[in-house]
Amino acid sequence: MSSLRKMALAAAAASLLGAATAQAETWNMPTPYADADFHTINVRQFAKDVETATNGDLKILVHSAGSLVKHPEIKNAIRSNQVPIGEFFLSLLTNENPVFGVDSLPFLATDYDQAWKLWQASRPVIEKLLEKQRLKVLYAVAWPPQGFYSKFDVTTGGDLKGLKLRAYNPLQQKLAIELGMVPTQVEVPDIPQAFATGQVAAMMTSPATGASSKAWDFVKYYYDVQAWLPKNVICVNIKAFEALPKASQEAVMKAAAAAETRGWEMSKKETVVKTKVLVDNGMVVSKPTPELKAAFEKAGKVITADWVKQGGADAKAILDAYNKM
Ligand code: PCA
Repeated sequence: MSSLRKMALAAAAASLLGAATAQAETWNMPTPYADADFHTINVRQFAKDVETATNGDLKILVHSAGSLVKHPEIKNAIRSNQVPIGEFFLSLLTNENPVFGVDSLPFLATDYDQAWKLWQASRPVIEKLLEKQRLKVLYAVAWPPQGFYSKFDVTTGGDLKGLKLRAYNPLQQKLAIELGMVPTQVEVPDIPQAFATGQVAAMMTSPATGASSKAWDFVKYYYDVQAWLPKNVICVNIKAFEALPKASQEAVMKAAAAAETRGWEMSKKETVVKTKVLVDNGMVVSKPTPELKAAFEKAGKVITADWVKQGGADAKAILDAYNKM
């Protein structure tokens, strides 16, 4: 029997026991990123807050770095109630519905204020779509602004041509192709290996992920493009949530709201601290040249226009709401 199945059975047994005796319940929570990552630190605090607020009635066991469920499968594991709760990168779902990728549109929202507004504008639509899959959104936290890491010095759009780019979602893959790069989907834990073996030579991600993967071991340049701020989302299976006593449900929602506020603050600090870590480790950190920025912007416009077309009424509603804020 797989360890996941064993855990699921153990959790099911525990919850049956719980129903009969109103005793403590334990939830397994898969997350994609490593323990030192600020998202994981925040998730662990959330779990602790829930346990404290419920006097131990609900215990959430965090399984970080894809150790219980691999990142691309976490959403469906929650959907099928294999696990009651979990964290994933929201824009991974862009192929299901373009709306899930709104936070990864180049230069639509490029700082924390704008990213927060975009989350407020898109949250109702995203909640509705996930609800259809029996997922309830608890909270979402933005990554720091996304920049460009490269083995080679890049000053114009032409320098990007032919570069092998590590990509993390379908929109980033499209952007890469638009810019003449060659994208490959690689999960965070596999980044160092992908660079070491020459599978990729560049990536677009945050200073947080650059620092946690020790980017200085395999690339020299970091350009602070501030292209977008993608988000992680924490979701619970609706059935599992509704099976909780009312007081526990309230404790979860309250801890989630606190985790959202705390997470966005952590993310802001992370941007400054981790950019410095890149510098301290000898990387060449700079703003992109105007030519390079213009190339990203031009490609971004193509991607956004395409997204608007594919996203239909929901996409339009989000952009309208966002533009009014
Ligand atoms: N780090 C994650 C998602 C966005 C980010 O900054 C990654 O690189 O996959």
